[in-house]
Amino acid sequence: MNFVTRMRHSFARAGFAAVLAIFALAACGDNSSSSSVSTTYAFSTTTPEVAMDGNAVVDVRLVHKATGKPVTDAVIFETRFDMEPDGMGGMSAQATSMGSPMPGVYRFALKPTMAGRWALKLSAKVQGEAETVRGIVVVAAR
Ligand SMILES: [Cu+2]
Repeated sequence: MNFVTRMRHSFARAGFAAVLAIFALAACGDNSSSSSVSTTYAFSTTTPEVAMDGNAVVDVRLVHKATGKPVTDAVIFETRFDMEPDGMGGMSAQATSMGSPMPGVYRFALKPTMAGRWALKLSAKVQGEAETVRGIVVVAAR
């Protein structure tokens, strides 16, 4: 590779990084994380309030909306826990999957670091669904 080719190469890289950065900004600005939320499946929780003692456990129920049937075979492969509901999408905290205590219910250990509303954002693979199923559950830490 000569000098000119190398320069072009690094310019191309810088350009790509800039485009990525713009996309990241757009994603923050327009709240697009919730627009990709599934309309076919519903995530809900029976524990909308959690304590800040470090032992918060939240159960999330996953239901197929049209039939009302619990989804028992979901594999939740991505979890993000942040304060987006209170305008602090950049503030995230630990959320650990604890498996499924009963059919259609998925349990998480949460460690909110601040009082307020937190979003537990989940991405799941559901049998028979090609698309990733995404959902958000909001819990208040007190
Ligand atoms: Cu916060």
